[in-house]
Amino acid sequence: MRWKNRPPGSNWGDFGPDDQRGRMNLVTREKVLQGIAEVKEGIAFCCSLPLDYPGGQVLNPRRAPPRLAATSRDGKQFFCRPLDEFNPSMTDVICDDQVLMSLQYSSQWDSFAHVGGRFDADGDGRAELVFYNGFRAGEDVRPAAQKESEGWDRFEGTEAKALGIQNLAEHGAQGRGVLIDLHHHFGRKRHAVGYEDLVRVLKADNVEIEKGDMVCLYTGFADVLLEMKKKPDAKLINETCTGLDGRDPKLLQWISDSGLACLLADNYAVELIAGSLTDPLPRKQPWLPLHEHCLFKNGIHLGEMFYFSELARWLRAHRRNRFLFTAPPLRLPGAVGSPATPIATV
Ligand code: UVW
Repeated sequence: MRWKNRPPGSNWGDFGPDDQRGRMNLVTREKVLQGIAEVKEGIAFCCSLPLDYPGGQVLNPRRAPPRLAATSRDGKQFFCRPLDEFNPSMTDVICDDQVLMSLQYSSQWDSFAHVGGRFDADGDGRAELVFYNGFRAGEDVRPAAQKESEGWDRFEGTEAKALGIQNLAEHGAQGRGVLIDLHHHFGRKRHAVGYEDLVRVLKADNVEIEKGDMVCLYTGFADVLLEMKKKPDAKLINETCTGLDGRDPKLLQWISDSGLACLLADNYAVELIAGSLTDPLPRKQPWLPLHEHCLFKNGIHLGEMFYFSELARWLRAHRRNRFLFTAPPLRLPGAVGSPATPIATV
């Protein structure tokens, strides 16, 4: 065992001492079949933003938009390159590209290596930096060895040796999706949705969440981003749309009890983030309590800035809320997050 104490309200060890899949373990063959049983019309919805949205670095200053470039050979770009340059009998023309992007820039999954906590897992009286199931910062989730470079490669070489996003890809991120339409009830009002709000919405819309469901929240935030056409207004994005209230203990308990397998939203962080990184807090506590509850304590992947608008409209028009959801991240070993291009099929 890599821990003696587990954090209060956590499920560490429940899926095995070395588990790295968390509540996705509840997405069983039966859950995939339940998802497939929701396919009645053969209509597929793209649930990703264009991956060059939100635009700029206003939403998160450390995450840069994608930069596309050509690969090269012999000092020349391999883009619209006719192969007769190499061999006069060849008729092909080839384009090859590469991208530099923050993996959590746009529609994206968080792995359990994204947010850990300072917690005394080994019971020696001193809190250490740990992640889900007691995996350690520095050993299992490794920062880069610093280099002299001033370029982006200065911190090249990070590695989530445990808990990387490939674990979600390897499980197969497919199952029964259930949409909760917060936008219908709150519009674009900035509001932290707590347990009482959520129960009211579920009841009003006849939504039932069952063990192993992939739960998606539609808030309208992705629509706001699209309307800003890659020039996000800092004031507006901090004043619009709903997110979950990570400081409501009843809501966190509901997440634990519901058995949901993963939690996704079309907003920035699933939860509504109160204040900035440097704002004082009244006592030692997590800045992102829902991230702590889901990623660190309970092995629940979070999906952020997905795009559910058209799906939500269609589901409401057809009095449905369930669908087959297929949302694999990149199978990129050691990565902490991943862009996603998910599909909902109804
Ligand atoms: C943050 O750091 C705010 O992370 P996320 O994108 O998961 O909300």
